[in-house]
Amino acid sequence: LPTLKIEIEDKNISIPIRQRFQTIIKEKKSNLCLSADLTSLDEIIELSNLIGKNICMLKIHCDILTDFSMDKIQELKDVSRRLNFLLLEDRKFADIGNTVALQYTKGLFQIAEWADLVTVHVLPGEGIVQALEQAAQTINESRGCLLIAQMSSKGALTNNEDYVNGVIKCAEKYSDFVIGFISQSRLTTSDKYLHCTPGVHLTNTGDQLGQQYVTPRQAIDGRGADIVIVGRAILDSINRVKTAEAYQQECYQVYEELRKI
Ligand code: UP6
Repeated sequence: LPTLKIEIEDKNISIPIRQRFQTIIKEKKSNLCLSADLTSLDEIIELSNLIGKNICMLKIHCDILTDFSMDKIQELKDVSRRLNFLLLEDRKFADIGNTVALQYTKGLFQIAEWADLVTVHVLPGEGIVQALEQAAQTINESRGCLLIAQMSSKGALTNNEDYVNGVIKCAEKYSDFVIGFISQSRLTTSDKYLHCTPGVHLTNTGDQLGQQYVTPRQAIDGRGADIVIVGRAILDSINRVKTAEAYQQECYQVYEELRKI
């Protein structure tokens, strides 16, 4: 049905990304983001076909893929449109404006072409966000970013009040493009910003390299998460689909209970 496909695509293009994200969460009853930290894009595509219905967002690191191609990433994008989840490239941009604009739009990955959202450190100052927003305006679809306010890893230098306040100020200044935070606590009372929290696992408390985990309930209740980002808890499980379903249910149930949505 070619006409129907075009209509769906047009609808996605015209809806601002913030609104699309909020609609997806409510319609699918999912605030689960799968962190698909796999090195094969073929495997990610296969997995997203199975788990796509359970998630509101799929997060990848394109620079760990051994089989990246624009054709394959287009295939993943098609799955994301069909099963209605957003694609987040966890690029963690952290350079001067001019460089990040190039990293975002050029090179092998051409991230801006396919990633609905990207992650950004505000360490270099607000020019980084200004540059990405400007670069995103050359794309014919709504784009946005998540600012990294706090990290889950042990000893993170981001966990300092002045730093976090600077990040919040930057979000407010660029609030069309910044739709949320990567955070470990609730940073603002405004529901304009989606708080996305990684470092979540139901059974483990951390790994050998500084990652620290809390449970979905602790992430949503104690840490104010809207979106729960889960990687190895699902990827390393015996049945990824069943585990994703369990995390989706647990995360959304706690979210509904606490946020009364
Ligand atoms: N991530 C964190 N902590 C942060 C920011 N990002 O863990 O503060 C990312 C990692 C990884 C995922 O880069 O892709 O979230 C967490 O994976 P895990 O659930 O397997 O530990």
